[in-house]
Formats: sequence, C-alpha cells, structure tokens
Amino acid sequence: MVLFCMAAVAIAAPTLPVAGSSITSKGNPLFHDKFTADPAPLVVGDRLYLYVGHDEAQRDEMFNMREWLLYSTADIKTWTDHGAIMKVSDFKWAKGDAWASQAIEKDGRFWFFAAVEHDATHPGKAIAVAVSDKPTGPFVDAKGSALITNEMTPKGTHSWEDIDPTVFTDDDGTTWIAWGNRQCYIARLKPNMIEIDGPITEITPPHFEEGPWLHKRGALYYLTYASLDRSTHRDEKVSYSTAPSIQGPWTYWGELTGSGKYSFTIHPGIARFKGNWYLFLHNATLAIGDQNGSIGRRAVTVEYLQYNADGTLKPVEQSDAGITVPPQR
Ligand code: FUB
Repeated sequence: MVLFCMAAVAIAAPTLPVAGSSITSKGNPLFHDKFTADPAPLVVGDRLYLYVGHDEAQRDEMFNMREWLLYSTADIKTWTDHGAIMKVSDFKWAKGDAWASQAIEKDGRFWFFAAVEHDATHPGKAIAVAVSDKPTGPFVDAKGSALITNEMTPKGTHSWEDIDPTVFTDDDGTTWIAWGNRQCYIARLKPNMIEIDGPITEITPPHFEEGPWLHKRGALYYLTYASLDRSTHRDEKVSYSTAPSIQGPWTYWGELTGSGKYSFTIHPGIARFKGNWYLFLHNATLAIGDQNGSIGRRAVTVEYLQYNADGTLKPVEQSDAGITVPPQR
C-alpha cells in the first residue's frame, strides 16, 4: 500500500454524539464525530444497518483499527449511533486490525464476517466470523478460530491477501463468501456459516485491489470492488463486473466511480432500501479537531446507485451533497 496523507476540508461538528444518540446527516461524510471506514450496509425489516470500521490512526500511523461500529436508520437521513458492536480482541486468536467487515442475516441470526490480523500460529490476515441474535449484537466469535487463514490461499504473494469478506445468499439458499487483496477468491459456506464448503476458486477481475461486494438485481450478479490500475492511477477507484450466475462467467464493465477524495482506499458497500439503491463509500475529507483526514482517518459517504436498462451501472459522481439532493435520472 502507498501512504498518502493529505489536508482535509470538512470540519467536525462541535458536539460529539454518544452511542444511542441520533445524528441527522446533512450530506457527505455521513458522520462527523468519529473516523469511519469500510461501510457495509444490511437491510433488516424497515431499518438499514451500517457496519463500519473505526479509524483511530494517530499522526502518520497508517492504520489503527480496534473495533467495528454500527449505525442504523429508518429514513437514510437520521441515524442512530449504536457504538461498538465488537472489538478485534473478542477474537482471542487475532492480534489486531479490525479491517473490513460485512454482516448478513441467515435463518434468523446475524453473521458478522471481518478481516483481522491472525496471531503467530497462522501469520497474516485472516477472516473471522461472529454471530448474534440481533443486528445490533452483542456478537460473539462463532468458531473460536479463523474461517480463512493465509495458508488456505497459497497462490498469494503477500500476508494481507485474505481480507475484506463479502457474503451473499443466493436464491437456492447457498451462502457464498468472496474476499481478497490483489487476488479475489470465492467459496461456498456450509449451512452452519462457520466452515468453507468445497474448493476456494479465484475470480480476480481486472485491476482488482480489494473490497469486493457481491449483490444481485433481477437475474444479474454484480461483483463491485476497489480497483487500482497501477500504471495510471495513484488511488483506488470502484470498478465492477457482472455475471449470469454467482459462478460466472464475469464480464468486466470498467470503473463505476473516481477515487475517494484525499483517500488511497475506497470501499464499496451496496444495498436496496425503501425503493432506492445506495452505494456506500469512504473518503478522507473529515477533520476532527487537529486530526486531518488521511489513509487511516477516513469517513463514510453514500450516493445513489442507478442502473441502465441493460443492467449496467450508471457512473457515480461523489459529492458533498450525497443523497440530500434527488438522484439525477
Ligand atoms: O480499512 C482497512 C483496509 O483498507 C480495508 O480492509 C480495505 O478494504 C481498505 O479500505
């Protein structure tokens, strides 16, 4: 990864909300009291839950992420701050790095998948799985060990290859998990949600960097991800591919967004909620006190996601107004 630390433009709100309090969003970034990253939306009934990583990097630190936070909304304007729903220390076998996550509902329970740094018994990044009876937690380690370790993907060239899980349940009830950095992998999950079922297959799309997100609309499957064309770009953008089946073949459609302002990373999370589709991202425009945005001090944003008649996605412009203004048709 490349280190970029840039000046930030957004100024922190004067009052700091506490867990349980209500936040009325006035545009992007969504939240001003904490640095947030790697947004992962989940719709349950009439609420949208947004799981994020908590960026706590100090000065020139690259990342300092120890816990995952949760926000929820019924109208995508007013958000409830639920505070931390899990700490990386809750996974006893992990030694740090509460990186990107995603939660899904299956059979009435909520399964939370997240990237962490494994201890010395399986060096490198790993994927953890936790479970709760409610989307708001408390979540507990569901397996007592990693679901995916670095040794399980031997083709990879670096220790942080096994990050950024995305989970998706197909119409036949099978849940799939995709993940990766530089290489993108996919595998079936067993119905118990804590074991891989069958082979791990590589599906790396063009310019794949990290942050895959699986979703389906109509008959089409989408693999949206943080992309980096190292020959021309300094910062990640979002690109996507589509397929007629979760098992491919995948067709690459190119870039969906530009880079997140001042941010090397960008991390897509997609959800349909009350008739609209949303693309959650992050940038590094937020400043809190004397802490400017940086690679490890990011802020979550949201934009409308719109489809063309053939199922391809309309390019998304990132803006300060975000979804406070109606989408352009
Ligand atoms: O937030 C830590 C890492 O940075 C995530 O796992 C990646 O997707 C990137 O956003």
